[in-house]
Amino acid sequence: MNAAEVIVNSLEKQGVEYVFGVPGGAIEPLNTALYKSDLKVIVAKHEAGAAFMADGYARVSGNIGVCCSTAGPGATNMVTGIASSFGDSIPVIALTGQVSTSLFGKGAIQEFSVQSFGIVSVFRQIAKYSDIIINENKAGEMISKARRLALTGRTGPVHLNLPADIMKREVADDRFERYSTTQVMGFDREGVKAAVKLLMAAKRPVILVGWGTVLSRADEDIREFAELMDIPVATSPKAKGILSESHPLSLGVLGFAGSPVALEYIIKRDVDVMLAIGTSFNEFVTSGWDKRLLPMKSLIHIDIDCNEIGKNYYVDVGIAGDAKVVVHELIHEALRMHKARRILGDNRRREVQDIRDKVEVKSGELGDMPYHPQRLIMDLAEAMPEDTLYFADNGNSMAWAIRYLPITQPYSFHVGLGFASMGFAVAAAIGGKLAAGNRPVVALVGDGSFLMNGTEVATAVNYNIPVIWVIMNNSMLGMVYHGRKLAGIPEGIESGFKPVDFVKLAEGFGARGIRITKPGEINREMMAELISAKVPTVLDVVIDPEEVPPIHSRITSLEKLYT
Ligand SMILES: Cc1ncc(C[n+]2csc(CCOP(=O)(O)OP(=O)(O)O)c2C)c(N)n1
Ligand SMILES: [Mg+2]
Repeated sequence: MNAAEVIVNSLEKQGVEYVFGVPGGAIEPLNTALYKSDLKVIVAKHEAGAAFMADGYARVSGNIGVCCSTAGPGATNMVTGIASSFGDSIPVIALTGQVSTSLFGKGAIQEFSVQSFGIVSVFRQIAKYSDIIINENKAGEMISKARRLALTGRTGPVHLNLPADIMKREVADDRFERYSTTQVMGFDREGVKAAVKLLMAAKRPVILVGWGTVLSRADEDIREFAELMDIPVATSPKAKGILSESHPLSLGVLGFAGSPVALEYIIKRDVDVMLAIGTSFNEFVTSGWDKRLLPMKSLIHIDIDCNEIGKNYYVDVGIAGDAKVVVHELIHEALRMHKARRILGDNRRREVQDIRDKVEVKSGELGDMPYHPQRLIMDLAEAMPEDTLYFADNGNSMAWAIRYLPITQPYSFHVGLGFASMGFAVAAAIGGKLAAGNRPVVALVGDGSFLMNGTEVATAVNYNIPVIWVIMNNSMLGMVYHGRKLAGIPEGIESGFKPVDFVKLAEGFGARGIRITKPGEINREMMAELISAKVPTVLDVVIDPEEVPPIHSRITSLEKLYT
């Protein structure tokens, strides 16, 4: 085997099925190895799209996503996608080509910089690990290290730079890791005991779960623990739906575009003990580090990354560990303690229901025309099957979705919110669909975001990957427009633009394009037909541009961030 084949073989051993990328001279040895393998290659239109697709694939499959590019511009095009994976701790391996080692420093085309393999340092800023393979006999060891690092501890992207000559060399020792990498399973028993004790004694406790619980697939343990202890659960925007939003203990999303139920229970009334699991308490979940979020008595924080514990709020009990593993132990500990105590009642469920009755907005209050974005989200929720997977892009579209799209199945809602790059959902949905089987996949996208990576619809057409893109067409960078209005900032660099005909654009790419102009056009019948047709489809939905999105908490934090 040559070094490139060792790498491909290692990915196959990991159970990887797809590689997303764009070819070019420097990466050809890897392409040849891929061609000979059982891995399926999806050639994207732009390397950022390939990286987002790998991210989407990793999110839905739970395995590593792999993307590749040629040297120089191919590699730099991937930077935004990999930074986005870093922001959301998604295990992605980025493989970039490199000129042959004998030519380092000679000024070969696409050689990255005067420092030869400078691209390695670029990725070091945005990945868990970035290195160059300069000896063919190190290929097996390094790809295996990359896999381990991507998938364990706090998961995340890694990068390997592959000089063409090294990749073509035969490897003397082609043994490589024969096992699949597994997550670290340790937990702190004393911390678990202390946490359960505090929660048992609490009067108005709450559980706040973040993206870490999604990454560790902790949904069942969280539901079981919440039910056992009768504790209401709020999620971060990213973890939306990890506990069904129709569960009697669900408070919905806390923070950016969050639910008024979570706001009322946690912020407006006093919580005495908060159990925070797998959340970094970032700007979005805390609405700009709102101090009212802090519990009156104790904060218990579980996170796989010790750096997150105590980073933004003082912690009374900190437990380092994987969310699923630790919550599992909390359940055991609570059951042990329950033996000596009365099982808790259902008072807190009643309180949640009372708050819901009080604050939730009913759809009947919205007029018919112009098409209200909230109404669009509601039409979509009504028309799509419950097991639909949603990818929401950055901008108002995401805010409307976080606020009004009910998610009742875990792992069904994805936003690239750690890095908040526009264009994420357009392409990530394609990778997601490849791992989703028959589950329908919808990308909810603003028109501005679609214009960033929308060319990837042509990739979906090329491989017939039937994603449904729903474009919220308001002829503007709406979040900028409304953000300025809410914050009193004058319009400078324009936020509006001439309307784009996305039906024509979709048809030009070879996809189906349908214009939607009023409520009710998106209905069950129509969506059932689109799902069964199994072709990439773009719905160009003309919405009311003036409707103010639920982004007020971002405006508050903007004042903190930029003054
Ligand atoms: C790559 C990138 N550039 C700029 C921004 C800043 N930004 C955040 S939302 C937004 C507007 C999004 O417009 P659109 O996709 O049309 O969605 P809308 O808000 O109109 O629903 C901009 C420019 C960003 N998040 N990412
Ligand atoms: Mg827009």
